[in-house]
Amino acid sequence: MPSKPTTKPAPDSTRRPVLLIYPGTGLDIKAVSVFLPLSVTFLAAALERAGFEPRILDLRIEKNRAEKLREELARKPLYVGISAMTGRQLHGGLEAARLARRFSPGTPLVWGGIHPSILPEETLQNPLVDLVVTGRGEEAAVEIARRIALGEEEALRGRVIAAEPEKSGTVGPGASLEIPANRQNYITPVVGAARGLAYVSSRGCPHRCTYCYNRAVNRSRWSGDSAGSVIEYLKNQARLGIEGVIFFDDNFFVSRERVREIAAAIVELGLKLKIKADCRADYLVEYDDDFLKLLKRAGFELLYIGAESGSDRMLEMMRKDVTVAQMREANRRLARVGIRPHYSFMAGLPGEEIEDMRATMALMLRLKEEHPGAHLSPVKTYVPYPGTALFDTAVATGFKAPRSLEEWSRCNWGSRRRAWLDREKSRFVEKMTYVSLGLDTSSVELSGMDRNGFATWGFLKFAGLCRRRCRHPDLGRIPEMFLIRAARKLFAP
Ligand code: B12
Ligand code: SF4
Repeated sequence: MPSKPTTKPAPDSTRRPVLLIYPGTGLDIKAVSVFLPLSVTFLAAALERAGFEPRILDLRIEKNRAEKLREELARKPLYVGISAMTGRQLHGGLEAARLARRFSPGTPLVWGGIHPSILPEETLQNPLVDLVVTGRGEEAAVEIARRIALGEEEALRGRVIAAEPEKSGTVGPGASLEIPANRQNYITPVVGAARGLAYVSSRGCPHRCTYCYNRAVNRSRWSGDSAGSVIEYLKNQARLGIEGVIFFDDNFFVSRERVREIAAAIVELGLKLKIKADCRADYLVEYDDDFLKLLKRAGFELLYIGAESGSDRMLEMMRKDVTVAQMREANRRLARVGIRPHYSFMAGLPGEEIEDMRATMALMLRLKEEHPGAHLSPVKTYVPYPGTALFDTAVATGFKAPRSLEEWSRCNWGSRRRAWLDREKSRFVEKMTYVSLGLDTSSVELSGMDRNGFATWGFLKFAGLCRRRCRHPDLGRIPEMFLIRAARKLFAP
């Protein structure tokens, strides 16, 4: 596969479309978590720029999936591209691939996305996979379409095509405002703005967290759109009535200068946008108040921060390169300028002790005390993802990892035993995930629940009880736990 991008389509290529499938993620609630399917959106934009006709089939919003797939296959696409991250999305991807094989046995099935990028050879073993693309797939998607249009399909089957390694620096905008055409399906509220859309302005991250996919897939490199092209995109979004933007970058703030330019331009142009983006606490403590105030003026209302643990020992083990002290300092600074942080936490990592977990609960309470506007996601149970250093540690402690695409697609983390956790730790993690559900009542405000309604009253009562339990070293007695366990078993995918 030549490494140079090809922009010229083969003479007859535009007569056959390219079908791109975005399978369900298992967390798909319309207007809440059904965001723009950015992977296939970016691929489609590249295909269109190269003169092909991309068609997106988003299985999260399609009612009659099999029928729709049959219709799309009747157009004789050059190939079917399937995008998937590890877990539930593989399940939907395989289901679609099975149907595609049945309806159109000769159409090549090309897989890409995070999971195939991490485990390309294993993915390729599956008979429903003809070709795997690893990494950022725009160029490869075009090149594959071109070669299939030229009749070179057989030469491609059974191959893994690795995208060019990411170059550092800025790149042009990857998306187009016209794709997908049904953008209204992906409008979600973003920090109080009713009409929000997702976007990605950079890829990769230079940090080294041992639970994260970035080292394996992006090889610790970062590249971002120039401030100018981000602004151009935001300006056009605002013109189309978009009021909020959620940036799904791995690490939006790597280039402080780029962010400064973006924020200054938003203020200068008077764009009225509410923005949510991710940030790191160690960056925030380096920023002066003028920079933070500029962010606030530009509409950066909510910063998503992967806090993960309240124990410095665990943060070190995760190679997070952030300390608890930095988190608290960043939290206080954000409180001063009125920007809300949204923290996420996890528990149950290999090597984690109950003392570490208690430290996480204590940090959660403290962050909320020191910044009452802080939003705390409930604690998540740690899941070992392939391609990460901690995954290898989990395997070394006896974790039986799935070994095929089918097994990964059926992997139910909810009931999977964490080999590295004894019974006492497992129970503690289970309690943490439950009592932390009520630690933060700002979800009432963020979700727009009726403040005087019965559901709100019930949730606030529950939240009060949770906060009392959180202060108990063993998280208190939870007599209803057997019901929670039964429900988890019943609703686990
Ligand atoms: C948005 C998002 C979500 C959304 C879903 C996506 C949506 N659009 O609605 C929601 C919130 C639902 C979600 C859920 C989860 N997510 Co998520 N999510 C993301 C996030 C932040 C952005 C994804 C994105 O749009 N990227 C931008 C696009 C352009 O990049 P891309 O997807 O990689 O696509 C490019 C290439 O991969 C390739 N490509 C992709 N598909 C294809 C297909 C073909 C044919 C080709 C040729 C190429 C190709 O080309 C694309 C264009 O360059 C990523 C982190 C990140 N920044 O990527 C995490 C991430 C994907 N999520 C992750 C995880 C762990 C989860 C959850 C398990 C979290 C949880 N504990 O609940 C759940 C999964 C659901 C479940 N039930 O299990 C991990 C995945 C790790 C892994 N091994 O797969 C990531 C990487 C975060 C991380 N740092 O760990 N997520
Ligand atoms: S800072 Fe975030 S994106 Fe970067 S390696 Fe760590 S977890 Fe991954």
